[in-house]
Parts: sequence; structure tokens; C-alpha cells
Amino acid sequence: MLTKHKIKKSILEIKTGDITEEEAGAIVNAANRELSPGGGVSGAIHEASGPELWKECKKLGGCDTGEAKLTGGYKLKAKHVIHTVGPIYSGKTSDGTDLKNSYYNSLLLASRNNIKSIAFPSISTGVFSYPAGEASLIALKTIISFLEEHPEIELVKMVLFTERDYHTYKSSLEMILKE
Ligand code: AR6
Repeated sequence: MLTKHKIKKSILEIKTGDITEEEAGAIVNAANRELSPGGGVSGAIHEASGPELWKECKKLGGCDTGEAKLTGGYKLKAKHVIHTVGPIYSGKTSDGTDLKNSYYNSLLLASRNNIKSIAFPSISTGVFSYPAGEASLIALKTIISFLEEHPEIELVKMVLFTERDYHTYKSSLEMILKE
């Protein structure tokens, strides 16, 4: 399943798929603060990339919530991995700010490293329990406003693991575009 939308000169795609198989300048990892492999999408990315990824991650000194760090992609089709740590959902207003920062800082890191295409999973909505509806609005609004200011990022893909998440993100995009 795939939806494409043009934001100024850039393309925003919403699709179903396994992010470890995406071709992109960078795929984003929904990491933990230690940048250790863990489970969920992070475990899958480390598995597909191979042990060199964890070796490089160990040298980075962890990552704070809302921040982002860059590594190689090793055995992945993507040249780089951008590791970001989303918030563990608590219901506080700071959750929204932290989630926004995860998307924003990942995009900024891509831009600063001349990466033109980037694929995101649905950060924080698995093990970290962020409700997907709320998270999708924050993710898409942050991506859209970034692309409006940064035409150097040519393509952003939201790669959703389930059809249910795909429909959630698609409905949120339609809602945002009507505003
Ligand atoms: N491709 C795309 N999306 C995926 C894939 C995949 N291969 N696998 C899972 N997802 P989660 P979080 C989706 O739990 O909530 C880890 O243990 C999944 O369906 O991976 O940010 C880390 O080490 C969900 O929609 O990330 C951290 O400790 C989304 O990815 C913690 O989990 C995010 O789910 C991070 O939790």
C-alpha cells in the first residue's frame, strides 16, 4: 500500500513495508538510549545490518531522548542509519515535544550530511506505547513543516509495519491537509 504527496519540491510517501529492506540515503532506527540492538524495529535493523552496526553504536556514547545520531548502514540497502530515541509514553505534554524532536533532529541530521532520502518507522508506537493516532499527527506535521523549509530533502517515507498503522497515518495526513 502506498500514498504519495508532494510538499513543495519534495515527496512524502506513506507505505506499508519492512524498513530493513528500504532503499534510502538513511533509514531511521527507533532506538534506546544505549543504542543497543534491543527488540522491535531496532532489533530487526541490527540483525539485517550485521554486527558492525553495534560496534559503531558502542563508540557513540548513547543518545538522549529526542536526539539523533548517524552511523553506516553496513549490510543494509540504505547507506546510513539515523538512530533516534523517542519518548516512552507517559501522557505528559513533554511526550509530544520529545517525539517532535526525534523526527526534527533526524531530518536535520540527514540534511547536514547531504542525505536526500530518509525512511522512518513509527517511532515510539511499539514498545514505548505512544498511541499511534496521536503520534502520527506529530510525525506528519513535523515532517511536512521541515520539508516546506528544506527542499534539499527530496523524499521522506513513512514505512508502516501493519496495514492498521498505514490507515492511521493516511487518515492523519488527510486531516492535516484539510486544516
Ligand atoms: N519495519 C518497519 N516497522 C517496524 C519493523 C520493521 N521491520 N518492526 C517493527 N516495526 P518499536 P519504540 C514497527 O517497539 O516504540 C526497542 O526494544 C512497530 O510495529 O520498535 O520506539 C528499542 O531498543 C511499531 O509500529 O519502537 C527501544 O528500547 C514501530 O516499528 C524500544 O524498543 C516502533 O516500535 C523503542 O520502542
